[in-house]
Amino acid sequence: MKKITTSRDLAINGAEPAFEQQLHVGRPNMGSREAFIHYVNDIFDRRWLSNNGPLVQELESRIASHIGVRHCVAMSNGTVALEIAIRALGMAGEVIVPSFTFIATAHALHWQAITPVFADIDPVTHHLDPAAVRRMITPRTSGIIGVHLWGRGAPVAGLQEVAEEHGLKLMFDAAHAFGCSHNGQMIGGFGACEVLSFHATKFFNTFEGGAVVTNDDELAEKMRLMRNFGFIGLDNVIHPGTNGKMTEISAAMGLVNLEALDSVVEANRRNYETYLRMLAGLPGIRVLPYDDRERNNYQYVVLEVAEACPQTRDAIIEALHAENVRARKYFWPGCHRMKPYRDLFPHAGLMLTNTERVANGIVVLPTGPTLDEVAIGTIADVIRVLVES
Ligand code: T4K
Repeated sequence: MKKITTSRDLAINGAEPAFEQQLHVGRPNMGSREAFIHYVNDIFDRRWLSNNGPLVQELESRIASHIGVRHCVAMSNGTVALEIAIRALGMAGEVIVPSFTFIATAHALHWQAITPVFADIDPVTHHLDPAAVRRMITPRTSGIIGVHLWGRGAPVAGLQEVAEEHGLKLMFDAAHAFGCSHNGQMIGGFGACEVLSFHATKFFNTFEGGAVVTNDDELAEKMRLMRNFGFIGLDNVIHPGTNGKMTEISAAMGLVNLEALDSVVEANRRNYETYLRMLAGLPGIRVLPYDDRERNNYQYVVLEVAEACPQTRDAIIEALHAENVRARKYFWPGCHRMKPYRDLFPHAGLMLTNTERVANGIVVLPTGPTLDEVAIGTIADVIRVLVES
């Protein structure tokens, strides 16, 4: 077996290695520097920096055609995109969401005085369980937000059925799922609309950014108004709104990164397969699988640590951090255990047993084009040595 050398290689006299030398979950995927600088020069020449500029429009049309939807409405980030979509759909009262997601899914509701009601997940897929959603419906429920966690498709048909049965709005948080498909159809076209995040740590980034994609002409028009204070023309405001606009510099980054998508998927897929191979056979440890019949971006390498594993999830995280591998516990402990929601629902855990079990056993590992087989070998060795010790 290979010797574990990460800290010894990187630390100088015991000092922590430079940030760039550590292995992080979330290192940005970046396209051509030269192409980006070219766009920046154009932006300087035009002196058009924001407010639906030409690069934003180009990015929107390229994303819409990449996914195969009628509309892409670019926004300043995924959270604002969620807030605008929720408001444009007229959600109110209570909305059912998973607790096993990034906090923004819940905050986007709470921020607008809508109560996020957490339903439990399927422990195998990590997605909202439609039967659990059904159990949480009350007379105040107005909608459901499914999350395509890790870029793997949520149970769209099951959630659609519940929504139709109860007259609820259905939308998806597709922050992880740009470039992914579900049952052979690109994610982005499901529900009333879907929300993408283009944050620096995502498969595809625009520094900060996001978008709502939809096939609904009226909804898209409403969201375009809402992201620009409700302005139509120079002096006329016809709708309540906010500032959700994407800048030209962000769009430039997006256009550059679109060109690099295939190479990022290739690197992520290679890394995922290397992890599968190198972590095979460890007791109680499983790399969450991607369905190869679908289009995947392979952006998250998710390790599940079951009770059968001789080491705890926290011990594995600790060992990795000690070797300067910044693995993460996404999305521990679940939104319902974060203060704003714990205050609202102190006993939510009783209904969220799968969520709690899954959240307590997850380790997300670094991936992306900056990682090579040697680095993955070192990460795998840290885990193997600990688990087999
Ligand atoms: N819905 C879901 C399901 C989401 O996952 C998210 C965002 C949203 C909605 C909301 O979308 P946005 O409003 O963010 O567009 C990160 C991101 O901030 C967040 O965007 C993302 N989900 C979440 C999963 O991860 P943190 O708090 O873990 O980020 P942070 O600062 O710890 O960064 C992670 C690692 O990435 C660091 O170890 C270092 C590395 N990194 C990060 C940045 C920003 C870099 O190397 N370079 C960088 O520029 O939340």
